[in-house]
Amino acid sequence: MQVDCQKFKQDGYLHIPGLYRPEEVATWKQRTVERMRAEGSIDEPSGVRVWLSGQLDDYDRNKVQDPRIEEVLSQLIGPDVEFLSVKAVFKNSAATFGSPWHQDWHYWHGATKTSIWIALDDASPENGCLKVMPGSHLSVVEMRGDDSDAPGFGSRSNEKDLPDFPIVSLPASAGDGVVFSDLLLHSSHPNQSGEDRWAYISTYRDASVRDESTLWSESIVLSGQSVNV
Ligand SMILES: O=C(O)CCC(=O)C(=O)O
Repeated sequence: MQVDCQKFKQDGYLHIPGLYRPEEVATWKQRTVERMRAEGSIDEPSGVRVWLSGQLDDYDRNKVQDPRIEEVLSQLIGPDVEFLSVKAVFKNSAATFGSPWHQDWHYWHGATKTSIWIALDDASPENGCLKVMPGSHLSVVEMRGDDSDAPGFGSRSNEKDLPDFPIVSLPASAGDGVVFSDLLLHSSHPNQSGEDRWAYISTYRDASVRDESTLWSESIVLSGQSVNV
């Protein structure tokens, strides 16, 4: 699959319809729900659960280093790509709040990372699809918000610090991906549907670039070689 690298550079994100098949993500979601029920994290009020590379089972490992992902990332990042972590973001009738505006870079600092938001359910403005500010990935914005209305989002922007970019909503079908820079300002609509809106966010970096981020002690090299592990 050929992707538009120029558009990614310009906007800081790319919507990739049909990255996975709907039945694949239905199974992926089902397995995740079962795993989270077993470990007791399904009622986590933040609606977020993160797994590092050493915590994945074989199924999840295969999913986050799927050849389709590698094909997309090799065009956007280059020949050396490594996986760092994956996070389930689950909005449901208990966790209805929209994710606040933020840049992921503040979670980890260091070298630029690239993530793929993967729709495990159809996502719309009614049930919490992503919102982005195209072009906002070219500068760092202070994260001075508090997390009182969105638990788990300690790193978030104040409305008054937000730059004046147009806001674009990104409805997605189950299986679609949105690849985005860790400096892209993004958020999501609240989930007002009473139904699930699950997504995965899987994070990668250019493995040829030395990264001072200390969050990860291990990675999975998808292609090429890593100077970091
Ligand atoms: O609500 C979403 O799916 C976006 C979540 C998000 O951006 C994050 O957890 O960093």
